[in-house]
Amino acid sequence: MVVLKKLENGFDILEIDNEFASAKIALQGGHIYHYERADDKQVLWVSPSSDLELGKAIRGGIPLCWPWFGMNKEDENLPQHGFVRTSLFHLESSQKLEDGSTQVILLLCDSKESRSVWNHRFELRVEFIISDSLEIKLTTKNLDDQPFTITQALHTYFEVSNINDVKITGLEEKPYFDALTTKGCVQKDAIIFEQEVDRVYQEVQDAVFLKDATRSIQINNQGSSSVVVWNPWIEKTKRMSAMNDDAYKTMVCIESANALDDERSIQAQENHTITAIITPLKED
Ligand code: TA6
Repeated sequence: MVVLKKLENGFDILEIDNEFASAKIALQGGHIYHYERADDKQVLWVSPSSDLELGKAIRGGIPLCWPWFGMNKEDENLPQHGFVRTSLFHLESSQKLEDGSTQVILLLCDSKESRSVWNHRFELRVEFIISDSLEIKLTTKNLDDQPFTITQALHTYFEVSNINDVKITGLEEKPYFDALTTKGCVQKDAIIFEQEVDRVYQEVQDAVFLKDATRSIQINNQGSSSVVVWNPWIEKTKRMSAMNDDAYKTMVCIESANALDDERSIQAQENHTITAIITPLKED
């Protein structure tokens, strides 16, 4: 079942419920901010101090960073992570699939406003499949008659029981760019958290696993080879918008991305799709 609701402040959300899971998606930003399997607990972290408000990005869930990830290379005054987080998508379709899962497709087209920031014609579709897994696909169609280049991220915030118990595996031996030191390094072992971490892992082809004291989650990516791992830790959390001081303890971002050398050039009238499939694993 998919229900479109308008909140009192005019903010539109979709509520999805099926035999596998429930989910909530904001039309602003094409932003899923709740996914919970019927037999499990919430997968996505959302800041309790983040409101659903027009013009403000939700702090948590899966923000879409598009058509650039991080700072804009040409103009540092443009918004970090692109302009889509506060753009209004419209519901293109929703349907129950044969296996009982729910598919939702949202669409954003270029507009006078978007072209004033990024002068290209495009269609941006985000497809969600709400099932035993959460699948999210972001497809960029270039409607220009020239190629254009994008970087992007599905900036997933995962809820964890305690950051001190978190281990991320699947990135061992991968090169990464450390955004804090601006140096390149190679990951030796599983990633653990004892300080701020902000890294872009490169050449990632296989699944990444997030484990805490209570569960494991598998993340499979397609159409990308970069994975961003971020936790702001104590001091940066205090400076972040819409985040309580202790927020870093219960969240970690593992982002499916096209970043750095993994930027994508899309030919005229062609598409590029980046996909993340997020599966909470059953413990034996
Ligand atoms: O993906 C990691 C990152 O780029 C960090 O550097 C960090 O500050 C962040 O995303 C959150 O950015 P935001 O624009 O949402 O405050």
